[in-house]
Amino acid sequence: MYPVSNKDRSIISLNGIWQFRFAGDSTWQPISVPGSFNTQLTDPRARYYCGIVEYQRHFTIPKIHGGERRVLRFDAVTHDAEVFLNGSPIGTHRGGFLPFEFDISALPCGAEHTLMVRVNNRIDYTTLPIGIEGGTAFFGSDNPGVPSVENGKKRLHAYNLPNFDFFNFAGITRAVRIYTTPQVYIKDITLTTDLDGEDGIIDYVVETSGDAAVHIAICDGEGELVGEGSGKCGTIRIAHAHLWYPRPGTPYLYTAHVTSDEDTYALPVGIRSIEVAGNQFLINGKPFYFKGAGRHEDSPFRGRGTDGCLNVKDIDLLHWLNANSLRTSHYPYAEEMYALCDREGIVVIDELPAVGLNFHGTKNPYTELDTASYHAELLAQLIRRDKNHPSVVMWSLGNEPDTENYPEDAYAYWRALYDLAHRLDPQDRPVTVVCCQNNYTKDITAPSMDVVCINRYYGWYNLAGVLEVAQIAFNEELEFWQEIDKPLILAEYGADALPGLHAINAEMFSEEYQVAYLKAMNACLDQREFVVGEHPWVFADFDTQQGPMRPGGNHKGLFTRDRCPKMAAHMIRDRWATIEGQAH
Ligand code: GCB
Repeated sequence: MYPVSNKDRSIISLNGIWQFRFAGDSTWQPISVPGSFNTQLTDPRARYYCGIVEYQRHFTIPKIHGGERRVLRFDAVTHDAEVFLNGSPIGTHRGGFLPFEFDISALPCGAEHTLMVRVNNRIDYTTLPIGIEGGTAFFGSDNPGVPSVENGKKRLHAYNLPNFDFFNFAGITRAVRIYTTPQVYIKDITLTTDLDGEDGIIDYVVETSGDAAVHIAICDGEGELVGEGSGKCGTIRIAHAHLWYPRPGTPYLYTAHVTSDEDTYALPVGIRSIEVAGNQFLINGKPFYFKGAGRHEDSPFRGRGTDGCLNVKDIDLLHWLNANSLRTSHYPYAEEMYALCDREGIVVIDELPAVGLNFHGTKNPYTELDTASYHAELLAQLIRRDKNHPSVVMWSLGNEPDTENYPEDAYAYWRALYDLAHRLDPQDRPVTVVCCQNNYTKDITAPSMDVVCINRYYGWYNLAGVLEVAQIAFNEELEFWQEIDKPLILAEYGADALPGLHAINAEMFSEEYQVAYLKAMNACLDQREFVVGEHPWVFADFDTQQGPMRPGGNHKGLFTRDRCPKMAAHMIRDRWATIEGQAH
């Protein structure tokens, strides 16, 4: 559970300036946590370093915490971590976007300790996301089909090529804390909500570490008690409930105050229902239209490091756009962002870091990569972390896998995860995987999901610059999906626009072309009832691996990287003002 401070629990932050060095170096230098190391140092190794770096700091736990259970928690370390206390290993963790923790109660209070973390940023065929092992790269300087110096094997630095289009930022990217709990503590809380006429139904399950009497009180927005229950599980009826609605509705939040004999934990509850019915996506029984964008946790100095200002700013800009949703492309975000989305009524499609399972037919990712069981493990961790957020309305198992060249293998791989998500999620949310532009007639995976999510670049990567033809091709494809009769979200569509580049004739890379492109695609969407959402790619420009198509990164943003609106942002804002999105 997310660390909190209350009458029974406390937090000691370990954020701040740590010591840092590349493994093998003898001297330390300062680094800020949370943050990516790639952006903070002028050392030429920092940007494309591949391998192990070391972080170190000292800390003392005040003596007053002596009788309590003490836990060291990392919100995320990208990608793999080996943790040492006073020189001895205490554990390891795989994966760069989910939290992990260690019980360090045995460590004496009142004395100084040394915490060291060895961070490995290597990505390969066993990691998620996927890194290229040798050979050619899609987003690298090795152009498939064109021989390069021994196919790129003679790189000056170790190989760490992303098989995805965002910079492989690494380091201790999210908060580090020690939190305390009583000895017998609340281990987990699961809340599910539903509607019964005017009433809200909250089912709860509370797990404690030992025997303890559990009580749960539900308070409304004014702090008034509106329902309660005793025991480790049960159902609470809230008469005439205020529902949690996405913007422009009111994202009403109750608070669940859970107490066990010694422990206390409070968390927000949004009462809402989610359902896929026919070709509609229903929230609280009413059709919902996703207006929003994919985004990256990305900013100039912090890289992917958690940045509260950036999160608040981006939510505010989503409001400004008249948006109501967000996809955590292409990895689970920092927990603080989900809390903001709960409060601010932004619906979240919560995505696993499964990107890069696609070699465009040159390799079968389902037989040549080794990700299946790890992928399932990450899914379980994600659901456990985010299951209670009212803002989270759908799980995305991954982004743009190959579903076309090995259709049966793809189906077996993704369908197993789909089934697992439905089994594990107490709220049984809809599940999707976001599919790549492909020969959709061969794709048996996308149509098998609860919601079809597709990324399409007609008029950019295909049929570049010819929007009339792009529209014909996209409409033809939409005819195909109409027959499938499931709700469809256009989860990505976009055109790079270099901010300030203008043209009388809308040509590629100009702000005018980005506007014309989005308008052309929107016109296709507007004719289709089964289309339940549009997420232009991307919310803001972001950093990528260098490459011939990426001048200073990816420029498909509605906003620049420093969050100034491009012409397209104004156009989308006006458009979304006229699309209600949600009956409320
Ligand atoms: C995609 C990917 C996204 C890229 C985008 C692009 O399909 O899902 O990660 O950034 O295209 O701009 O090429």
